[in-house]
Amino acid sequence: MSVRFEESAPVHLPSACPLDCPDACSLDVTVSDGRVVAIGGSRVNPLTEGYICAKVRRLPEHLYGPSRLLYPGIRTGRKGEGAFRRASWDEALGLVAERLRSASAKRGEAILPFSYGGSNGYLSQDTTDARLFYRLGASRLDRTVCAAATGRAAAGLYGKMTGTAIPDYVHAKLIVVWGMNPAVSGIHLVPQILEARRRGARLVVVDPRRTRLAESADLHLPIHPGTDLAVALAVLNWLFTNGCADRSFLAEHATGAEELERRAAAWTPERAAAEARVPAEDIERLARLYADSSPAVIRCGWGLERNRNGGSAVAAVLALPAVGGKFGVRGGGYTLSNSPAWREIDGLAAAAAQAPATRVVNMNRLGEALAARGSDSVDLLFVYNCNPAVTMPDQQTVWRGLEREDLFTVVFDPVLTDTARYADVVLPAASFVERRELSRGYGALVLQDAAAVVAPAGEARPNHEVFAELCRRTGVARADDPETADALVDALLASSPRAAEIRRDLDARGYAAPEEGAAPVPFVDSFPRTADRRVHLVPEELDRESPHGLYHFRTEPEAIPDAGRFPLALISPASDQTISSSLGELRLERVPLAMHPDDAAQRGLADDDAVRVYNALGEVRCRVRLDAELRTGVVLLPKGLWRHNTEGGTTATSLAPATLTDLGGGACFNDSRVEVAKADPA
Ligand SMILES: Nc1nc2c(c(=O)[nH]1)N[C@H]1C(S)=C(S)[C@@H](COP(=O)(O)OP(=O)(O)OC[C@H]3O[C@@H](n4cnc5c(=O)[nH]c(N)nc54)[C@H](O)[C@@H]3O)O[C@H]1N2
Ligand SMILES: Nc1nc2c(c(=O)[nH]1)N[C@H]1C(S)=C(S)[C@@H](COP(=O)(O)OP(=O)(O)OC[C@H]3O[C@@H](n4cnc5c(=O)[nH]c(N)nc54)[C@H](O)[C@@H]3O)O[C@H]1N2
Ligand SMILES: [Mo]
Repeated sequence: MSVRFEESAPVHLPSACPLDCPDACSLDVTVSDGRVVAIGGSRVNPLTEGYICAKVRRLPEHLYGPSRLLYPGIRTGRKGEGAFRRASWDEALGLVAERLRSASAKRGEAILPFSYGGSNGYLSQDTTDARLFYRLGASRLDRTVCAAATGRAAAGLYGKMTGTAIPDYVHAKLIVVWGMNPAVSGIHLVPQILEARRRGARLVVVDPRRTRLAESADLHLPIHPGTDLAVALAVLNWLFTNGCADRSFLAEHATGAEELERRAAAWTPERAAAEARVPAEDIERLARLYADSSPAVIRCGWGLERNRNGGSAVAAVLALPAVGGKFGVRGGGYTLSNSPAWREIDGLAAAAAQAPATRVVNMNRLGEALAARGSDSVDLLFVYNCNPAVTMPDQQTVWRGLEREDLFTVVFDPVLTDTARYADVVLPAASFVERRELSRGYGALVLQDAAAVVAPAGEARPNHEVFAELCRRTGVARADDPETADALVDALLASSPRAAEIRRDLDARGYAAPEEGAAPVPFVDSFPRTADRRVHLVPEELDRESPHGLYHFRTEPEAIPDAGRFPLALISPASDQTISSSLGELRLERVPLAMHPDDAAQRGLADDDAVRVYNALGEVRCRVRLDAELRTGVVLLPKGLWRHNTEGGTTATSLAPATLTDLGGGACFNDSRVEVAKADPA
C-alpha cells in the first residue's frame, strides 16, 4: 500500500472507562491521525475480557459528532434554546470567575455546584472542583440521585464492607440477582453467571420485568415495584422460624438479630405475596433455595432503592447473608457497590479541599432549590458531570428554575446537553480519552491510571484544569495546590499508605487491587467497617432516620397527589444505549413507553398508538409498545432520555416525584404512578 497509509497507520493505546458503570472496563483505543477511530475492550482489567458495551464503542461519534462542544460559548438566545456565540476561554472564564467572586463575597451559599455521574474519575470530581467551591463557601451538594439509600443501608449494616468479587460468582451454587439488570447495566457479570450455572448454580431474579436473565432463571419473582422490603422480610422470617438462621454466626458477628427477628415476624409469605403481587409459594421457594444453597451470593442492584421503602428494602436484602450464614466461603455473601474498597484514597485531602460548614442541598430537590428566593436563593448554578434538565426528579420544576432570568448558569460538558441549552456560559470539557484519569470501579475491584490517548477536540479542557484556573482567577488558589494531572495523581496516590505498592502494580500490570485484594472473601479477608467489626442488623442511626423506623413497610407512595387516579407504576431503568443520559446525543429516535398487552387492552390501546402518560406532576407524549416482558400494572420508559426522544420533550423524570427514600434522602423514580391514554389526534 501507499506511503500515505503508513503515515496514518493506526496505533493501539490503552485507556480505561471511568463512566458511571460498575465494570470499569480497560480499553484498547485505536488512534489514527490524532483521532480516536475505534474503541474496544482489553484484558488489562481481567473482568473486561477483551470486550465492552456497544454504547461506548460509539465513543468516536461522541467525540467528533455535531453535538460536541468545541469552544466556550456565551448565551445569545432564550434560556433553553441553546444559542451561543463563540467566546475565548479567557473571556468565558473571566466572566465566570467574576460572578463566582462577587457571589462568594456577598453570600457564598448562593452558589450551587451541581455534579453527579459523568465520570468516576478522581481527577474529575471531588478534587479540584471541591477545592474551588469549598474555598468560595458555596452551598454543598448532597449527591443523592443514585445510591443514596443503598449507601446508607450498606453503611449502617456493614460500614460499607467490600463485597463479593464478581469473578468469584463462578463458585456460587445460588445467585440471586435482586433489582439489577446486568445484561444492560454491568455486562461483565453475565458470563460469570453463565459459567456458574454451567457448574450447577441456580439463579433467582427479583425484578418486575421478565428480563432475558429472568426468563432463563430457575425462579423469577416479578414483584410490584417498591415491595422488595415485604419479600425480604418474609424470607428473613422464614429463615428464623424454620431453624435456618445461623445462630452461631449471628452470636459471634452480629448485633440486633433478635430485634430483626421481631420486626420480620409478621411477614408471612402470604402477607408479602399480597403486597408484591406474586405467589406466596414462590417467596417460600426463594427462602428454601437460599437456606439450602452454599455458596449463595446476592447481587443487589439499584432498582430496589428507588422508592419510598428503598433504604429498608436494601437493608433487609443485605441482612439475608448474615441471617442465612452465607459469609466466609468463596462465592458467598453479597455485592452492592464496591467503590468503598478504595476509601484509602482521599481525593479531598489530596486536593487540599476542606468542607466549609455551609448549607447542604439535596440534589433531588433541585427544582425546589432553584425556586427559593431571598436568603435561600441560588443565584449561580455550576453544572458539570451532570445533565439535570433530564436526570433529576420533578422535571418541570427544574426547568422552571433553569429558565429564571436572574439565575446565572454555567454548564461544563463535552457535549451540548439539554441542560447546556439553559446555560449563560457553556464550557467544553475534555472527554476521558483526551486527558489523564485515575479511576476505580464500583463493581470490578480495580484502580486504573489512564494517560490521554488524543488531544482534546477543539478547545475542550479537562475538569481539573478548568477548576484550577478558576481557583486562580477567584483568588482562592494556594501555592502548594496540586494542579496538573500528574501532580494530582501523585497526591491522590500519596493519600494512601500503600502508595508505592499501588504505583508499582499500576506500572507493572495496568491496574491495582484494593488493600483487601482482588477477590476478598467476606468475613475471611474483608470485614464490616463498623466500629466493632460486626454486622448491625438494626442499626440505631438508621432506625432513627427512617420516618417510621427501619423495616417499616409503606404500601403506597405518599408522593403523588390523587394517587388513586394513577394506577400504573412507571419504572425507568437503565437502557443499553446510554449511561444515564450520557451518549444520549447519539440516540436520536423517539422512544416508546413499554406496557403489558392486558393493560393496553383495558385502555383500548394498540401497539404504536400515540399516548399521553400523565399524573398530577406532568405528562409525557410518546408511542406505546406492547411488551409482555412487563408485568401488568407496570409501565416502563427508560431513564436518561433527552428531549428529542419524546413528542413533547418531557421525559420520565417529569412524572417522578421529588419525594425522598426512607434512608439517605434518595430519589424515588420508581414511585412514579401514572395513567396512560390515547393522545388526541394532533
Ligand atoms: N447500559 C447502561 N449501564 C448502566 C447505566 C445505564 O444507564 N445504562 N447506568 C449506570 C448507573 S448510573 C447505575 S446506578 C446502574 C444501575 O443498574 P441497575 O442496578 O441494573 O439499576 P436499574 O437499571 O435502575 O434497575 C435494575 C432493574 O431493577 C428493576 N426494578 C425496578 N423497580 C424495581 C423494584 O422496585 N424492585 C426490584 N427488585 N427491581 C426493580 C428494573 O426493572 C431493572 O431491570 O447501572 C449503571 N450502568
Ligand atoms: N427517570 C429516571 N431518571 C434517573 C434515574 C432513574 O432511575 N429514573 N436514575 C438516575 C441515576 S441512577 C443516575 S446515576 C443519574 C445520573 O444523572 P447525571 O449525573 O445527570 O448523569 P448523566 O446523565 O450520565 O450525565 C453526565 C454528564 O456528564 C458529562 N461528562 C462526562 N464526562 C465528563 C467530564 O469529564 N467532564 C465534564 N465536565 N462532564 C463530563 C456527560 O457528557 C453528561 O452530559 O440519573 C438519574 N436519573
Ligand atoms: Mo446511578
